[in-house]
Amino acid sequence: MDPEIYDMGDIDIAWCPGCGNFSILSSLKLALAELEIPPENLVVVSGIGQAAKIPHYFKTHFFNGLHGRALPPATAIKVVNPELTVIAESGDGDMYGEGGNHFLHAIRRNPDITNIVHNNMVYGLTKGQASPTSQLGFRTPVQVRGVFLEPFNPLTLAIALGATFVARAFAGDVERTKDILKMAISHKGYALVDILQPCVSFNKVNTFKWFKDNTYYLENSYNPEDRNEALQISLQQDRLPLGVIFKLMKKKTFEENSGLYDKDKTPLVLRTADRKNVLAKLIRSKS
Ligand SMILES: Cc1ncc(C[n+]2csc(CCOP(=O)(O)OP(=O)(O)O)c2C)c(N)n1
Ligand code: SF4
Ligand SMILES: [Mg+2]
Repeated sequence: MDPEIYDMGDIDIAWCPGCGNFSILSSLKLALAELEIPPENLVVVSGIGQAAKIPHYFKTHFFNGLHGRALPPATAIKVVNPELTVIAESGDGDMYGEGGNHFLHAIRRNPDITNIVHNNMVYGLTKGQASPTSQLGFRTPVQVRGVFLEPFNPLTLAIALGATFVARAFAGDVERTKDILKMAISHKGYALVDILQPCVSFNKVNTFKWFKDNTYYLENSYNPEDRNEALQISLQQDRLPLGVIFKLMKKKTFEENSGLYDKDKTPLVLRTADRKNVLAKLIRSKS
């Protein structure tokens, strides 16, 4: 499929020239096109932030909700219509800060959705405050003496909570990010892809060069099915590992556990309920 199928044509894009978000948009379009996922079968759900604008630049169904709240509607959309490909996509502040609670429980629920996080280690939209993933010592107009908290580690947390697909990518490498996204979207169950994304305007420390110098790809011989090793790898801070860090195939999804599709495979959204009779039956059972 031609990735242009997702293009919005000649529209204004509010991202700064040189922002890493452009490459993530390209990688995602390429991944979806290679997987032959047509726009009518796709929903991109986001919260608020620069990264969260991504569905505006994508010709498909989307839901752009409240700050930190991309995961609950994404889960609901998947449950009522499992035939759709559902992507929840936002920034590090949106997913790990304001949306942190939803992040934890989406992992536990394991809906069959892909969670893409544009991790620029800063709040870009609100002009440069520290985010949960900002590095120690990162100075901002608010954190004037530098961040003194250890950065939040989404990968270790996701593996510890039972996520079945956990990966890290780098926005500066469109091809390999595309490959990782393809694996995440094809995975059955919740899949996290944390993408290191330079913010050229408000993060002058974690630049394209910094990410290149401080990351490495996992070797082909690395076994992502070994959970203990994956936990160790995810903890590495001196040089950040890139690639699929953990993958496990056997776990029931939230949709399967809900029991909604045990007897009837029709998507819930297409089923018609005989509301009058259901209500009458319920009233009779209580009288
Ligand atoms: C409930 C609520 N709290 C705070 C904000 C302000 N706000 C908007 S975006 C944002 C942070 C965005 O950072 P991130 O998710 O990392 O996205 P980026 O802009 O870096 O892509 C904040 C704090 C808001 N819009 N709504
Ligand atoms: S502020 Fe940063 S994240 Fe936002 S568009 Fe500009 S470079 Fe990208
Ligand atoms: Mg951010």
